Amino acid sequence: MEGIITSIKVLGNSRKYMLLSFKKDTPILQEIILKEDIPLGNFVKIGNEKIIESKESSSKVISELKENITSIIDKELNRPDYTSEITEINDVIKKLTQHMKKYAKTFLLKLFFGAPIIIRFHNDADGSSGAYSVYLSILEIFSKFKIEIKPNITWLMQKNVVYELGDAIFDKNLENYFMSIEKPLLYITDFGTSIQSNRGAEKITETFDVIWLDHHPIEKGFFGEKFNGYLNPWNLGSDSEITAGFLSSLFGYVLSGKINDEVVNASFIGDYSKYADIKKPGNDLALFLDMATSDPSALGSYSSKNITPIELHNIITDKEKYLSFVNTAKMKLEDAIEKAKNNIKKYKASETTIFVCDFSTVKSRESKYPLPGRFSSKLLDALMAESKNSILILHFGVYISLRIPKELAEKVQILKIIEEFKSNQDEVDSGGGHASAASIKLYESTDKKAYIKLLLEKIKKQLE
Ligand SMILES: [Mn+2]
Repeated sequence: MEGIITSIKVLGNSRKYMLLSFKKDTPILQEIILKEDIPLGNFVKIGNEKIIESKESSSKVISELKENITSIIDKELNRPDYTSEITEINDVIKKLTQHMKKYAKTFLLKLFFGAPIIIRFHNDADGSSGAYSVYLSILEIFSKFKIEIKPNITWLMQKNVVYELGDAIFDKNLENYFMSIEKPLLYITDFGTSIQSNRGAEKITETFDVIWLDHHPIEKGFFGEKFNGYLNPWNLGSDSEITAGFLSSLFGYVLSGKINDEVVNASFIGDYSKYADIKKPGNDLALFLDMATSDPSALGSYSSKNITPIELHNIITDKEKYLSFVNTAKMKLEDAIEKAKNNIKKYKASETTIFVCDFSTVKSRESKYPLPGRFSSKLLDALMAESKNSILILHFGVYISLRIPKELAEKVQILKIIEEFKSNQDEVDSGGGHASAASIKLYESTDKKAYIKLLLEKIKKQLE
């Protein structure tokens, strides 16, 4: 094998080299582990795991290499824009695609050069369907170019919604054992669009290129808006109904020409988007991803905090295994809803029923699925099947989670109540959300019962 060394990963006392060469118009990516220390950018010839030739490449050779790859990428990206069956989103798709073409060029350049790529996704059905769709399109690209090595990608599931300074420091740590001609890349999807992410975002852009696809309302002063690679439908005249899973699937289409409708629909379903179509495939996948991301170890993941699209793919493509997990998720969810219904308290307020559920009556301590926040949306759905005029207050530990149907969200101004509560700084830690899904965090020492009572009174008043 021969080629130019485009990236080096240090593995203890040996090194993994990635070699890039060409056969006609096709890039050839190979890798080899050696004990020898060869500089980045060298041209090497290797036979029988021994170096036959190694010479420094001129900067001209390196820039030619980059030009060659870029022209292959340009050809690859020159495909018709994706059009959706959901005709009302085709305008925003067009706008998104224009931006994504630039990002896809960056992404593929990193991929072909073996630069390290970190992909962080929010730990729910939406975020993970986004990561999964990017993974599927990388598989597609690699199979198209007959590339057999594994890409240098680190998949990280993000439990909170902030890209913290600590996350940036963790990501930058890669530089300690990775060298590459191309700058490393961070890809973020489905979280982080708040000013709390500013310090992390600013730090990481020092040494990384960043692609950040989110759909949450952008907080004023968010640093990400300033850099290339940040894309949010809110900036293009659209909103959160375009899910992050959809954004990443569209990005995957721009990359590879393939999009998976089931994954897209799972992200719409998982995120309660108005574009969700429960008659089409996607329900099972949404449920599976919800359980997989709530409790990775239940799926046999080596880590209880992280599940990668590789692990997800291994299960999804093993039909028997997949269906058994889907059934487990269904059973656990139904069981939890049944328990909740049997233990729920009801309060009447004119035509509306306010339900109060103590989550500790629903789920055993050992089981992580379902998670309370996401479960409250599902429980409200089940309650609404019986009566449309239902409001849910679900509490667990120091948290109170509220779910208001879209039809009632104008009348019941939950965020206003939360703002009032927040003025009691020694009792209320934090709170927020949006008009139909919000939550409050109290302190251990706070009288939760009293707050629930107050909440009931205030909601009743607004309903009068
Ligand atoms: Mn989302």
